[in-house]
Amino acid sequence: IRSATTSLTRGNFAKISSSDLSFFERTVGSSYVKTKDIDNYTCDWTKQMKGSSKCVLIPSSTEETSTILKYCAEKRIAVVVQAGNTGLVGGATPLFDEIILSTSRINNNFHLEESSGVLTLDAGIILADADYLLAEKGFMMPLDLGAKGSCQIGGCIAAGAGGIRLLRYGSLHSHLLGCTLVDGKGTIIKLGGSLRKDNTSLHTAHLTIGSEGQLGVITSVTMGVVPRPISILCAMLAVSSYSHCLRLLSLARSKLGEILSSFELIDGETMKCVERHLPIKNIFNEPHDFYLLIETHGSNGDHDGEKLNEFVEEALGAELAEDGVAAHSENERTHMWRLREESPIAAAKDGYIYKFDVSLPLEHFYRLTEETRKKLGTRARVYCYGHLGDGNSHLNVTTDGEDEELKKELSPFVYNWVVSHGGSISAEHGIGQLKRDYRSLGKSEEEISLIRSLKGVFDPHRILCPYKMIPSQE
Ligand code: 2HG
Ligand code: ZN
Repeated sequence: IRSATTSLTRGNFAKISSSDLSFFERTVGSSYVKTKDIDNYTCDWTKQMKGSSKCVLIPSSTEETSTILKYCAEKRIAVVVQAGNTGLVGGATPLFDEIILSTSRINNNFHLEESSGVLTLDAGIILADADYLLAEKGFMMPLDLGAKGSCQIGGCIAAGAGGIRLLRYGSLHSHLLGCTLVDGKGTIIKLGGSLRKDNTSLHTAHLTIGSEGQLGVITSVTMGVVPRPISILCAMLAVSSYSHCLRLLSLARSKLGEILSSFELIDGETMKCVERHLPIKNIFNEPHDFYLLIETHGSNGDHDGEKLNEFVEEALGAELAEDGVAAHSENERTHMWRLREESPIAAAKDGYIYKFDVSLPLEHFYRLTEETRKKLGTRARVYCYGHLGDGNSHLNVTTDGEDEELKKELSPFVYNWVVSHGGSISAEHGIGQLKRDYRSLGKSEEEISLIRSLKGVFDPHRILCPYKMIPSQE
């Protein structure tokens, strides 16, 4: 195991001393300064990136976080912020010996204002737990993603997570109203507020969306949540060509309108990979080139069912889909979603993995997969799944063992292809350490310089999450 970016040298940060450790122990309690058995923190989900941090600090509050960061700023100790450690670009993984500051224990406060649907919660609360608590009150987190059982809400904001319902409910920018941030000097700043509408100044809370810990540690989040849908329905279509997938997306938009919540794609190779590595069966008996998973959220099961059936019938009647199945039970719906949500797990089991998460104009969405297959031939296996409704493709390439040559060729090929076709090199996973060498692609000098200046305001000593998304001053 080694870090994704090998050519970097350690920054001019202080090394941790025993007096630093004593200070941290006095601040958070000795059980929450971990120096042993910390592999779960120093290594990322893909197990491809690993740092050699000497300690993990697990504060329980905004105030403790502030005390730690004030101290680290003064001593010039580098810190990497980590939430659920489910990220896919190594943003929360140290590269050298950065201290790891985990937000896992900042998870006590949860307050829902029922009349307005505004929720204030501690950043360390796990997404699925928040959703569970909301369900009791008839509300739902607008955000849902495969990592929901481990990812934390603060981490979701910092990662700018997208997920499987963005099509319906919009991005985090539509939901985040305010947050508490402890910046790189240890200052506690309340950004934004708790009103649905507040147009009095710059929307500073939004700066934290996708900030990857560069500006500070998010310790509390205030966001709008949505009414829990009364009816959730799901269907899967088997499709023979990508152009038919696109026509089905248009048909779904017009037939299902506002109840359309997810429109996900799994390509034929991915489905075979899922069946090869996981105990989940394709719901269609015959293999197909593409599968679409469509979910609706609405308030009337009969109406929604009628609409969904009409859509599936028209898709079959017009021969846009080769086959179609609607889920008739919660078990069937879970089965369909497992095929999609466990695609990343199956791909990870398939060999050494090279992961991509890109946005593309829909006309080019699948061409990237085809071109990558053509380029790599028998050297690698290429999988594509993703959020077609959002133009977000998860291209995953695997080889039997790590292939240095392929690694050197593949990222520049994919990223240049994406940018030259009007796309983005990161749709929802961020930059982290995996994409740091490509972070300026598609960005103007002026924007990069503005981002650098903002970093300097929040974290003048540049102790937070070094070597990653934001280029240093030098
Ligand atoms: C998903 O949509 C996640 O399943 C992970 O964003 C994607 O691992 C991936 O390729
Ligand atoms: Zn995704």
